[in-house]
Amino acid sequence: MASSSKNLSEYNESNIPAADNMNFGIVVAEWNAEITHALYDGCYDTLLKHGAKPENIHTIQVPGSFELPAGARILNGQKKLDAVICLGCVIKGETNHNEYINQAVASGLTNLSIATGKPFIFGVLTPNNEQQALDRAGGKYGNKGVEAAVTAIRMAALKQSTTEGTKKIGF
Ligand code: RBF
Repeated sequence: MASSSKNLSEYNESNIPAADNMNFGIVVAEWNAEITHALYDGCYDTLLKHGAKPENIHTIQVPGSFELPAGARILNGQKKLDAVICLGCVIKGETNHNEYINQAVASGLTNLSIATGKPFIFGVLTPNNEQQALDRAGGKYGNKGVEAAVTAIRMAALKQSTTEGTKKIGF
């Protein structure tokens, strides 16, 4: 498993595009708030570190991870955003609820990305227990909120670069 040998939140900061002209939405699930708020802190700080302005980062909370795609769509309809980051934590229990929630969130965010041509970032932990979640929310395997922010910046920059290319054609 990759994360057993590497802290994936360690990345080369010089390779990340500047985010000073970008607008972000962050949608945070309230379930397992100790985890999701730690993901949020890592995500928010990383956006700032790469130049995003606090007034250009718009955050909302939704009850649970299942509500992340709907919350992301609502936020995207209210604000002009370059990327929307969705943060949640679905811990496996005795039943299969986690599989239904995780699949729904993954499909929902994929559909939003395809339909809008805009990055909707999957920042949802899917651990077997709370310790695995803590390990990935600022613990020994880094903070997946940091990685979600980096992915959002990279995808927003990709979108901006291709959009600029389209404009030059002059239609
Ligand atoms: N939401 C989460 O974000 N993380 C969870 O671990 C989680 N566990 C749930 C377990 C069960 C049995 C149910 C019914 C819901 C759970 N939810 C969880 C809430 C879910 O994402 C959603 O908010 C509710 O199902 C309402 O649509």
